[in-house]
Amino acid sequence: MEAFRRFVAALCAAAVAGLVSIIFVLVWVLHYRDGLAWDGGSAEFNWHPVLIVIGFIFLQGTAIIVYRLPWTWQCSKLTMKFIHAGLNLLALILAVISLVAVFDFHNAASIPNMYSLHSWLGLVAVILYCLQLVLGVGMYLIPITPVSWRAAFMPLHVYGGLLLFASVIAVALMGITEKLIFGLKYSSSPPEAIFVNVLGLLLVVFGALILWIATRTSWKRPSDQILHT
Ligand code: ASC
Repeated sequence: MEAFRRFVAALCAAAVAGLVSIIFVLVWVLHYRDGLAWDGGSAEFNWHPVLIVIGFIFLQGTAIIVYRLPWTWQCSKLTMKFIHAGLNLLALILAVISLVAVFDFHNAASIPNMYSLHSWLGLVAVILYCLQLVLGVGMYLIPITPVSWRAAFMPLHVYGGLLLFASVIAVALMGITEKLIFGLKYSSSPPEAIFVNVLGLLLVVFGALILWIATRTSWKRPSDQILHT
């Protein structure tokens, strides 16, 4: 019971950090920037941070811990795998749309593509996330894959997933910093910078909580505790 209460506390803290991050990124683009549109302009670019925070950070974080939710333990393992894979697929689709928004904006304004370290690491993350999804479906959702392969691949699947999630947050922080430096005169200490710094802090807190929840072996779904210990 005590363990359950600690789990719920960590989960609520993660949910608050994640949902407030989404509100912050929306306020950033709608209040401080040019809003959202699909017009080749800066309002189209703004879909990039919004879809990354909602999809690649919040939905990916949710997908990672979905097996840990005690109220899902009566659901079949297969149902949970579909939810895990579905959330990751949705996160990937939103990430790809968010990249299209950036390339569209750059091309319309004749800004070169793929020049920053943020863009290099971000593209590598999207490609590896795709690979992780394809391998995950192949290993764990195709019924004929031998159990010995599934077990052998599991440490890499778990490590790869956590590495990608942490990397995506780091790459988002680089992107946020890049955008602020492009757009702001830091010498005047603008309120937008303070506001967006808080968004960066929230993303780190969300990431830290998800990684904590995902690495507590005592919070594992009971059937997985039997399989993996
Ligand atoms: C699966 C599944 C697991 C793992 C395990 C191998 O498909 O449901 O819990 O693979 O069998 O680690």
